Amino acid sequence: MTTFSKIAEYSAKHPKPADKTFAYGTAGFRTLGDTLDSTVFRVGLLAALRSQSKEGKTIGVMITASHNHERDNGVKLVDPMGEMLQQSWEGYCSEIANASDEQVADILGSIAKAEAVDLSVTPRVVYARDTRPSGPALQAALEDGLAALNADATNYGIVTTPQLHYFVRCLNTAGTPATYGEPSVSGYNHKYGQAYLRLVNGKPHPSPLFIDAANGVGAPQVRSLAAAINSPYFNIKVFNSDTETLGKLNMDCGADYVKSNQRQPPSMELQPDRRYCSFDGDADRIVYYYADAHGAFRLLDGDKISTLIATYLRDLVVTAGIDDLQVGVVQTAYANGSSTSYIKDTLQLPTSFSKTGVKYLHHEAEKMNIGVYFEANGHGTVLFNTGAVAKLQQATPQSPAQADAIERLWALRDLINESVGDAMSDMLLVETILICKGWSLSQWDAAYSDLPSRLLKVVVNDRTIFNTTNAEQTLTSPKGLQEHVDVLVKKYPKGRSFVRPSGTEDAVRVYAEAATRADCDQLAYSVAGAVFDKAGGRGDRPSEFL
Ligand code: G16
Repeated sequence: MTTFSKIAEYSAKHPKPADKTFAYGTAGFRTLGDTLDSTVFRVGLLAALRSQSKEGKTIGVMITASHNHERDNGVKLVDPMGEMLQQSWEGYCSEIANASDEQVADILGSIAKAEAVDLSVTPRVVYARDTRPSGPALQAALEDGLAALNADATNYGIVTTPQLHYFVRCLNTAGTPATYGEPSVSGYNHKYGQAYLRLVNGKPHPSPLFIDAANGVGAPQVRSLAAAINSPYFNIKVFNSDTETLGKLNMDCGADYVKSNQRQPPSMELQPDRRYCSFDGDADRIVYYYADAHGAFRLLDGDKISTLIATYLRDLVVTAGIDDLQVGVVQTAYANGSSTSYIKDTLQLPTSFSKTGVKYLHHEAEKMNIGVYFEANGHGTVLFNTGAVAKLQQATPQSPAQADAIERLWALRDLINESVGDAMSDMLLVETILICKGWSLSQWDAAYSDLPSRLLKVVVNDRTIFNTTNAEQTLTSPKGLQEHVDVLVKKYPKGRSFVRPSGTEDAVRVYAEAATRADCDQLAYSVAGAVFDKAGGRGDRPSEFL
């Protein structure tokens, strides 16, 4: 029986900073690491309660700030199937994080009551962290929260965010028909490595893949994956793998740097005919890139990855002869307009749009038989819903080609981390498709041409004054700003731009695309300038191209 009697004593060791307000945002709590002690302690309490509310199923807690600067940190909860925390509990997270120290036990009690939680159930929680310097102290705070509620807690150490999601799903499906794998790093490597080899065996070996690991946890973990695969089919060279030196995590490297700056990390020399990819700091995002025949940088982002995967899956479904198995694609407003046209007009696949945040895309993708969801930033995965699984089970092959396609669809499902976007599993999936098609990165890139796009950040006094509608593509406040953006957009052929507050960084994001690079950059910087002028910009006015 859980009692709340120890909470006051533990809570006193983790006082809430009086001047701070915390919000469970796009990817959990995320802010300066040295302000998060009380929040992480309280997340420990809530994780235990969440487990009890799920009849003792294992809940995950990941301490990471992913793509953010090293000084930031964050924490998020993982639900029993390895998916993001159910949205109705996000409010509880923010409520308990902002309670006064004395109120914590009472608020936890009221949540337990509202959710009719059976406090006699033993809470089970697993947790992990990335390589950030603030990680160990925050982990200790979490452990206090778990101890205060006598949770059965297991520390998975330093692993990637998607690995923790995978462990949670494995633990909760063990011994059931939905069993997912062994809940360990070696189990992860075995599951994905074996599925990969099943799919590529007998095909020509690929050229080496140069991986920028953002100086984060992806570096040791991808090396461990390569050691487990131990095959010329996975020949990698890892760069930006320094997880020890302070200040290096995500600094001028990683998927976010490459996508935002549309260039390779300065630490990597781009050579023609080489293949490159970048992870972010906790290895849940991936983008590919290469140098074209003129030596120019070419990016293959989340949109290119999702169209590659969707095309391959669609073709397999057709070959398998399963008529009513629909492949669909979920995107956000950041998706390049060319990718959306390509999916609709050339691939003729259904698309749907959601707000930014993989948790939103995931739910949209669940509505499709096979839902491919990716954010342009390289964060995404593929889901096979129960309808798709049933159709695959019922499929009766009429030819060896059909049998092979069905077998490949099953193997692909084993290769995909369905719990969450995962750089390493996504990388193996992309490698599989390229090997099977015999494609170089430029052949992949040739499917369609991106419209020039640019993503900028504007720091403002108060980003909470920015509110949006229409899948975050239209501002409802500050007053008059959207009208101003509309006027600017109209000046540029194929122009599109939107403004939204970040849910992970203290900034407002500005996205723009247009028919030419010059137009796109002018549009992006004019909109960013308008945001800066009309909504309390701080620091330097964005002005690189004006
Ligand atoms: C997180 C989310 C992503 C989102 C990104 C940026 O990524 O998981 O879905 O696209 O933040 O969000 P925002 O624009 O609201 O700051 P990550 O890789 O940092 O966990």
